[in-house]
Order: sequence, then C-alpha cells, then structure tokens
Amino acid sequence: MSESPVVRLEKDGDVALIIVNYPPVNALGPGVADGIVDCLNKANADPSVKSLVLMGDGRSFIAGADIRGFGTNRKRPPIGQRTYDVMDASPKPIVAAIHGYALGGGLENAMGCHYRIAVPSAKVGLPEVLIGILPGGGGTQRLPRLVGAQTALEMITSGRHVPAPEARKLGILDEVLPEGTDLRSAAVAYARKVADVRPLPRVRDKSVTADPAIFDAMRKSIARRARNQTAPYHCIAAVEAACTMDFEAGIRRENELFLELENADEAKALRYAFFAEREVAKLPDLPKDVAPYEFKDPAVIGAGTMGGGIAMSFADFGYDVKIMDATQEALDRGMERIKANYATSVKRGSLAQEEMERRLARIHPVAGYDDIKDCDVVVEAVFERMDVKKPVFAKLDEVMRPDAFLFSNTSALDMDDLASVTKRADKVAGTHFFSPANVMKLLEVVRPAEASPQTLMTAMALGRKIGKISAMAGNTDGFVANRSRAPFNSEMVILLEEGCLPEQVDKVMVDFGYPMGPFAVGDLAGLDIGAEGRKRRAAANPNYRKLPIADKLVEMGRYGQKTGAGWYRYEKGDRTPHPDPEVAAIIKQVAAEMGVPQKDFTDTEILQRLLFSSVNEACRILEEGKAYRASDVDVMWLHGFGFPRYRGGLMYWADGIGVKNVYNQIAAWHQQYGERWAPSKLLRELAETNTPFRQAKPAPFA
Ligand code: 3H9
Repeated sequence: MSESPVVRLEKDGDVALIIVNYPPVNALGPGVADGIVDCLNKANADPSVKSLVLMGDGRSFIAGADIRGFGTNRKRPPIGQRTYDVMDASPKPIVAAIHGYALGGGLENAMGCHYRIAVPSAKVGLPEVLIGILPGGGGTQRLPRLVGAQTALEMITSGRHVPAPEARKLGILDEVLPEGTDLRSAAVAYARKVADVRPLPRVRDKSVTADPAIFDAMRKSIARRARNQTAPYHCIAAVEAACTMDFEAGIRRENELFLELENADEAKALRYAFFAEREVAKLPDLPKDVAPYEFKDPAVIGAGTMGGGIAMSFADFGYDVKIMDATQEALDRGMERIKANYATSVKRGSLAQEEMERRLARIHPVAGYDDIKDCDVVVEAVFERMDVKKPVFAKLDEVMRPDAFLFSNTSALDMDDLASVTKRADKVAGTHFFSPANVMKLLEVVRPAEASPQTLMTAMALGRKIGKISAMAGNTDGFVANRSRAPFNSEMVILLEEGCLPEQVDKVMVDFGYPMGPFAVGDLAGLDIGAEGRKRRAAANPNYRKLPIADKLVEMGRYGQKTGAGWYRYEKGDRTPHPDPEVAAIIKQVAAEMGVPQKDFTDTEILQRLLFSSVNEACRILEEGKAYRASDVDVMWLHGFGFPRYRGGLMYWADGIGVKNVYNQIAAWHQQYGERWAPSKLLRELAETNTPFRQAKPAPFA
C-alpha cells in the first residue's frame, strides 16, 4: 500500500499494518520514526482502515533509538510531534505486535500504542541507563503508569530485559500468544477485535502515585553500583516526576534530564563500550565463508576451581557437560564445590532451587578419558604448568575423536608449545577463562600459529554460547589481558616501596570506580598464585623487576583471605580487609633495605602510575600484532578486571587524558625510573601524530 525504504504500510482487510524494516534489529535509524508517523497518518486518513498494527520485520520488533545517532546533530521533532504523541492522538486503535526485542525507544513506541501483544520468546525493557541516558521517549512517564513506580524504578535503573510472560504479569503486555502462533495473523485478529472499543486505552491517561520514600530508598540501594554516575539518579528523578507532575509536565522534565545526559562523558564512554563489545567479535583477517562448528557435547578436564566454574558455565547455558579429574577424590571434591556454589546462589535468591537441580543434572562427572572420547570439544583446566598440561594434551589427542577441538584454559602458557604435543595442532586453541569462571564475562581466545580459522571461530562462538564476551588474543606471555595488566601489578607493589600503603592505593582505585582495590583483589585471588608466575619470569629473564615486598608476604605464608592475612588482615569468617600494621612495618623494612627514597603521592599520581604502565604495554601488544584493536583491550579490561564501564576502558580513558600527555608522562618516568618505563614505539608514533589510541593501527595479527 505504501513504499518507504525502512517502514511500509500494508493492509489486511480493514486492518493496516505498519512494518518497520531496518536491519539487523530495527533500531530507530534515519527515517524510521518519520516513516511510522507517515504510515500512521495515511492509515488514519483511509476510511477503510478501522485499526492498526505496529510490528517489525526480521528478528525484532524495535531495539530502540539508533545508538549511533547520539552525539551527532540528529534532530528530534519537538515534544507533541514525536511518534508517541502521534500515536496517542490516533483516533483508531493501534496494536503493538512484539517479537524479538522491544527495548528503549522500541518499548516506548509500544507503550504509545493502545494495546501490546507478544510472542512468548519476546523481551521488553528500558536499557537506556546502560548507555548513560534515560528513556527519553516518554518511557519514564508511561512505564510507571503501567506497572507502578516501584517496578518501573527497578526496571529503568537496572535496564534489564523482561521476558514476555513476566511482562504480561507486570501489566506491560495485554496478551502473550501461545507458543507457535503466527504473530502477524494474531495481531490482525486482535486489532479487529478491539477496532470498536472506545474510549481508546491510552497509557498516558492512567495516573500513578507513590510513597515519596521509595525514591530515596532506591537512591540508597543503587549507591554502590551507581558510584560516580549520573544517569541512574536522573532515571529515578524522572520516575519521581511521573508520580508528582501531570503527564505533559513529566514529559518536559524527562526531556530536560535526558538532554543533560545525552552528551555527557558517562554516556559517551558507555556508548563506546557498547560498540567495542560488538566489534570484539569481528575477526577481520579470517575468511568470511568459514562457520564455527556447532558443538553439542563438551567435556572439561580438571574439576578444580576453574574447571568446576567452566563446567557450570556450560550447564548454566543448557549444555550437558562431562567433567573428569585425575582421581575420584578430586572429582568428588570438585562436584561438592560446584554444588556449594549453586547452593550459595539459591541462598542469595539469585537462583531457584529447581533451576539449581536442572543445572546440576547437566554436569556429569566421569571416571576417565574413555568416557569423554566421543565429545566434540574439550576444555582442559588442569594445573597451570606445562609439564602437567602436556601429558593431558597428548592423551586427549590420542583418545578423542579426530575432529574434536582441544582447548586449554591457561592464563599464560605458550599455546604453540602445548599444541605441538598433538597431531592436530590445527584444532588446538587457548580459552582463557577468568576467575570465578561461571561469573566473569571475559573469555580470551588464544591463537596459536597453526590453529585453523574454524578452530578460532569455534572457540569464539563457544564463549558467546555460554554467556561470555569472547576476545581474540595472540600467543604471547600473559596473552593480552594479563600481559597488559602485568605492569600495573608490578607498579602497585613498587608504589609501596616508595611510600604508599595498600589501603591508600586501594582507595584511589575504588574512588576511580573499581569495585575493589587491587590489593584487596590480590588477597581474594591468593597471593601465592602471582608468586608462581614471578618465579617463572625471573628464572627466564635476568632483568626481571623483582617485587621483594610481595615475595616476603608469600614467604611468611600470608596468602590472602584464605590464610586470614595477606596485604590486609582478616577476622575469622569475615572477608572485610583491615589495614595491618605488620604489613606497614614489612613495607618500611624492605624499602629501607632497598634504599628507596620515601615520598608522598597524590591520588592522580597513583592512578596514572598504575594505568599508564598498562597503556604502554597495551601499545606494545598492538605494535606486535597480538590484538586486533585498542578497543579489544578495553573490552578485556571491562570484563576481566572490573574496569569501570562508564570510563569506557583503559585505552578510551587514556584517550581522555590525551595521547601526548600520556607519552610525556611516561617519557618523564623513563628518565626517572629507567627501562621499565621506556615508551613503546607505537605510543611514540601516536604521540608524534597526535592519533588517539583507539585509532591506532596495530600490526597484522601474529
Ligand atoms: C533509546 O532507545 C533511547 C530512547 O529512550 C529515546 C531517546 C530519545 N542502535 O548486539 P547485537 C547493532 S537508547 C544502533 O550483536 P544481539 C549492533 O551494533 C537504545 N545499532 O545482536 C550490531 O551491529 P554490527 C535502547 C544497534 O542479537 C547489530 O545491531 N536500546 C542497536 O546479540 C546486532 O546487535 C538498547 O540499548 C541500536 N539500538 O542483541 C538496545 N542495537 O552487526 C541495544 C543493536 O554492525 N541493543 N545494534 O556489530 C542490544 O541490547 C542488542 O543489540 C540486542 C540484540 C539485545 C537488541
């Protein structure tokens, strides 16, 4: 009936269908909103049309505003002429027919319709807060009117995707169709059924009130996770406006708050992070016509902390997984740990008991290699030493079906060396999970020289299928995440030699936005772990910068939380770190023995000493072609190390300081401290040409 490149109008008898077609997810890109309004006006002007349907082509209803349009000179129609306003004013009923996602502006459009129906697999939500803004298309005013202020606050400040059945219970949807129903014909039938119902049910006509105390309570409850951010608080203020102002005034307030957020640093950084997370999946140098292998039958070798967490990740995402260990005792212990981990989630209320049972039933402990020989993918997670891993790989190569992929969960070992013990080096890659493996989102896929494109794609896809963000790393000591982090880890201990205390450094990093300070994290992970790596590196490199204070604590048996003492001391049964005068004394003593002059540090110095050292190393990684993009480093820091997302990531943050400033400071520290601060070649080149880190062109992947 009408042609537009992105929105078209069709007719089914007396029902007009407005269909959005802006692949891949029907974001409200250029022409979409105008197209909807245009079609709506045409349908309203057509006397043969009695009711309308709004729906999306392809995989989704509407995924929200086009995020690429923010921060550009994109023009929005004035309040009163936006899609939602035009739909509100429609004299004929409109039914939103939802499949895939109705997010952000998508749900806002749906709430501008008079009715909302969905297929059972659909998800709805207002995730704007995750990109540093608020639902600025009436969402903060309409959602509370549909679901009440408390639920709206929870949905808008978390940004979570609500499954259709729950959305029906909450009152967002009028109907969830039975499984397998054809959405288009059901929507047409629904539109016909409501064609003559008057008055039209408009969300804006509902009223909402709330106990004023809930807003402050919400501010308090998000204080920890919303630290240093504005958007979550503006979201609350906008919902508060919905409960205290009339609809028109509330919309104006929402708009004011939205405009304060749209181009703030927080929103820019979060938008950057959103696209960096999508970019990281792209493997530009691999052939486009190779597809990942669709694995069905995974196995995990090693039922320790990492192996158990990896098996849980498979089970959490619906896979039956076999798990084995060298002894029955180790396997039993591993299964007990898995059960205890799930039980903690049940106790916390984040997992239902029945779901725990379902997941546990998917994890199959098996006695030996014979029981896994038909699996199509194996993730080895045995002790992190080459002499332990090599025999396991040799055995796997011998017993596994010839087309099975062999992946190793290693955080630093040479994957070429490990692959060399097999006769299928093309099917071997590293899959470096972060601890706890069932919680942490990052999966670093390590690329040995002989791995085939399909192997690499399969490893990347494996991560995505179990809820991870997969990022490709070259086979270099520490790979990309830990290698770029290593100088930070050294520098934080060197700062102690020069006069800092662990609690001082931790405070700076927590104020910056990390959930925990690096010394507290060290105590949680176990200080003995880092000590192993330092020993190995010191043995291999006579110029290796030793960390005597850290070594001393490990010698004293201060391994962290598990021994009740590390960088901090701990009360029995309590994880709260307490500054420890004994540690302060050790620091003083070692510093005196080393003859290091003591000084006071500003917070900025501490922050930059830690992060600039890593920026420099990340540049080296890029110049060696061990990572595809600076933004991949950012994704790794966000999901591997808890770098604050609203700061974009390590390299994005450094761009905010300016590549020249970073270079000048590093060059000055090179003069002062010597070789460990030598500026990398890439850093120097970027500074000379004033090219931002995120536009750096790394060497071809090696
Ligand atoms: C908003 O609505 C503001 C309003 O309040 C109005 C204010 C005025 N824009 O993630 P995928 C791209 S704010 C532009 O891999 P999935 C994405 O970059 C918005 N592009 O797929 C990727 O491109 P490429 C509120 C978008 O199936 C491709 O689509 N909405 C957008 O794993 C596929 O994406 C949101 O925040 C977008 N809105 O997940 C939702 N969405 O192929 C954001 C996606 O070139 N989107 N792209 O890399 C998502 O959460 C996920 O993309 C979604 C699909 C769950 C929809």
